[in-house]
Amino acid sequence: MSSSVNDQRVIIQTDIDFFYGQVEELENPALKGQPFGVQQKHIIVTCNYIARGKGVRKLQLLGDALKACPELAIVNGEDLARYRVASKGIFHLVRSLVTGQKVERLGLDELFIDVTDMMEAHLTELGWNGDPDSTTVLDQIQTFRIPSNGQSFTYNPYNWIGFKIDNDGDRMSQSSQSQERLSWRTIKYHAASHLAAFIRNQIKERLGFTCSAGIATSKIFSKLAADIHKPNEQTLLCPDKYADFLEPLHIRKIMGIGYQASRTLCKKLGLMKDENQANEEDTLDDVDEAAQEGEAWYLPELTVSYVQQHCTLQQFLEWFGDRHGPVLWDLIHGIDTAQVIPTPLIPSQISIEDSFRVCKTMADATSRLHDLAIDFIKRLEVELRVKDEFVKYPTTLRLTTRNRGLNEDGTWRDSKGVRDTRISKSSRMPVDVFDLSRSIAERANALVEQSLLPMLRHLVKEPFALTLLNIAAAHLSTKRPAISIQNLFAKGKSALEHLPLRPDDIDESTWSDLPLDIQREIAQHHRSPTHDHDNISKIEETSFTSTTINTGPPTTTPPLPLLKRKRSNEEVDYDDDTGFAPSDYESMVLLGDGDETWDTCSICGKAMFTWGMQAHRLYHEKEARNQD
Ligand code: DCP
Ligand code: MG
Ligand code: MG
Repeated sequence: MSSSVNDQRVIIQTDIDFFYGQVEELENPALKGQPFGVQQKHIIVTCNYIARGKGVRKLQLLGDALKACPELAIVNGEDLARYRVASKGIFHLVRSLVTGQKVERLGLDELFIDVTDMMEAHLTELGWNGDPDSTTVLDQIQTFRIPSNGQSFTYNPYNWIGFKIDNDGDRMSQSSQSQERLSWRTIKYHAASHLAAFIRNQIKERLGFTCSAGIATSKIFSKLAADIHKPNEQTLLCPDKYADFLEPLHIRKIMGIGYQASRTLCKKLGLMKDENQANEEDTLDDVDEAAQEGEAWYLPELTVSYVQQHCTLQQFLEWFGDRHGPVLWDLIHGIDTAQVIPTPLIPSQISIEDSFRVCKTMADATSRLHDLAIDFIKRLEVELRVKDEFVKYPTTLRLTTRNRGLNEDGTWRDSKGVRDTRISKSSRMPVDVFDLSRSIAERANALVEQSLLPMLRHLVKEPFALTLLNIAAAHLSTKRPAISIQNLFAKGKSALEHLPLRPDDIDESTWSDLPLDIQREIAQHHRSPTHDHDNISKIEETSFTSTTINTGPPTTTPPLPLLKRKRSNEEVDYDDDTGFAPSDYESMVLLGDGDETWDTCSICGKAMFTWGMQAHRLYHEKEARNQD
């Protein structure tokens, strides 16, 4: 735990209390004072604290929630647009409060704020010589000035706000008259707790939301701290208590250890049960995933200390690879050197996604695309529209699907344990999407009929078994695209340029962030084997689109998981049906959800994502046939 103790950073994490619920309450104050939950599909995604007091939990099946609290009022939370607007407002406000400091969005309701520089500048103003262990005596009233915006507040450096966990336990701040010597380190964290309180007050006063906050030296501990006292509280977690604090926690509490990583640990440690052995308490908080996989594990046993005691670094390297292994190992030992990466005000790409058990017909897919397209356009407006105009225009439209496919005998492939292949097709973004004179429904309709459906038909032919649809917008430009949906498809080849194909060893999001001309240049110099064998599965190139099949990077080492950390840093690239980057809540931050485990090819020894293995095998088969 030494590197955490030596970490001199000050990171504040904020998490809005029952976020969707507060958005609903602000819109309909009649909800206040009664237990209510927000429903998406068959799940109560969140509920207010009155409902929690009656036994309702977040991410609980609707039926179970009603069993726990029959008088639970239900609010439909399928439309994420209002939550996104609120999220953006909170982000903008906090950014303006701490101008010049790094602010990173995580999911819709969390922020990491690295205020180290601001705190050190303040301490220097108070006479600090730069040594955190030196001590001083200060007046009980100090003024904290935020130089960049002229705001200030007064505080008592002998006191902290909210709770503080150190060697004296977990206790609330009390008024103190003490004039003893304080270390500058203590002053720094006390002052940071006052700054956190100032930020929380501003969010409440200006936007109406209560939130919890955690203050610590790293992202992981600030997030864990914020979670200790909820709602509407804050906790300062001191480094000398990190080890004690971490050990009893469930492994899933560790940001970066998600569904797949904890599943791997359970399997390796022999804690996995099958459907028949599992009881209700054993199932993970991820009801969707657990139900889909039909499996469960011993929740109570999988604590950080259990893993610390029963695993070795060598095993972590074997199970998670040379790159993931050490990072996960560090995390379970409280070491997190990950930086707060500022989230830009305007995202570099936007995508929305719906995953489902199965979709087998074009009619069903069309209806799902319609719903998704409406959400997609609303989302473009939330992120890119200021008043009556768009400030940025994504120039590329991408549709991604995941197809379960058929077994050789014609039966549907079992979803259990199967990691399916994602395939995508890109085209240029039709300008009609930005036509604010037309309703969202009209634009969505046109987008589906004239862009997305033709793309989908290129991607899959019936019979199929889709489990995911994702629509993405990339390559943002300040210029409005010139091509309408109609022209895009009517003029065919002559009106359109080929979109370059992504080389296998470039990660999809890195690729889509590159300007088109750079992509072309790279693609020209980089004809990968996958792209040369155009009969591999679904690789196609048409006059108007390009298709990419994710076979994973053809490198000899596993793909770099840390790159996936960008999901939490990434410009609001919330990626699933809830509006959340799965990374944030499941596992993609470090280990990825199922799509980010990897295998080694038994033929060529290349390491690649598991979901790419099937296509990769086809490549070898084709290669072998060619040689024959
Ligand atoms: N959410 C979701 N699906 C998930 C996780 C979260 O739809 N798998 C949504 C609902 C929440 C919001 O995201 O309102 C924020 O998630 P939190 O985990 O922070 O939960 P809440 O803010 O609702 O409650 P808390 O007071 O515990 O923070
Ligand atoms: Mg929250
Ligand atoms: Mg949250």
